[in-house]
Amino acid sequence: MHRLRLAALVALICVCLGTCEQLDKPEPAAAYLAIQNPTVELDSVSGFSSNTGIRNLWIYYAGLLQSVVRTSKDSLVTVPILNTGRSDFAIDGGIFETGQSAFNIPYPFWQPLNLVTNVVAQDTLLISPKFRYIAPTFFDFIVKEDFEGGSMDLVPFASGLAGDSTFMRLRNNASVFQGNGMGYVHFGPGDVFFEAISANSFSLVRGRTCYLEITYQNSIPFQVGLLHQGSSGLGTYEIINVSPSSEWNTIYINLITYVRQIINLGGDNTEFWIWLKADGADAEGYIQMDDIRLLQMKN
Ligand SMILES: [Ca+2]
Repeated sequence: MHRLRLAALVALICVCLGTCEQLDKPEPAAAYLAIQNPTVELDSVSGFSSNTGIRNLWIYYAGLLQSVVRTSKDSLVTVPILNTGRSDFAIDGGIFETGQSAFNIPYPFWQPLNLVTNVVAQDTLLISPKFRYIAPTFFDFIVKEDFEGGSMDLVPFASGLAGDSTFMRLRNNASVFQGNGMGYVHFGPGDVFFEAISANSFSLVRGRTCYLEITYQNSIPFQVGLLHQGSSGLGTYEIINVSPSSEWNTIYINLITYVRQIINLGGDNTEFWIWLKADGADAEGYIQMDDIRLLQMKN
């Protein structure tokens, strides 16, 4: 009886050892990509770059997506890579589409970065990706307002109540985002409304990738949308409410759906304007903005 129990126990240990050996098989030795402060070059002449809009990175190995990682402005993000030897990586810079953190997408107007390197197991490759816009031959700059000089591309407007806040170009201020000037809206005591549109109307093509970029810092929330005039008359389409941000932030608003809906109603000859407005609700505060771009792919 005791012998039988002992034999059963030995058999059980053998099964366990066999299983444990399988579980303890060593993992392939990984290498790591350590990604520090990804930026986007906004001005190829001055080399001015910003990290206010990149939210995620799309990492491809040999053409296949390997991982998507959230980035952080200040901290290092480490990604394990299992492929060692001579390796061919590509990295796309991504955004929160229309400011929504649930919608991570590679930004279609930035070029992917290509990285061919010899990866050694357990090594860490430190990279600081700097993305650039795709060549201008692929898209149209519909509006570009950097508040640097010439006439303003953004002018006061009143679709309803007249704006009573102060809207101006502020120059040589220490908190300017890019260059020497920025757009500045001040809500003093008793000021309530701000409203502005792009100075000139423009046309857009239904179905083409189209984004509006705004870099902003604000204590008063504001709304972004489109003013449009087509066969159905003049109308406004409010797209998003932008919450206060204590530091410069960039939002990338995907316009393709709104442009399609508006052109479906108003026809292919519909004219558009960028439309910004804010209700200060008697609170004192400010909205700063810079580097406003409306981009549309050529096809
Ligand atoms: Ca500027």
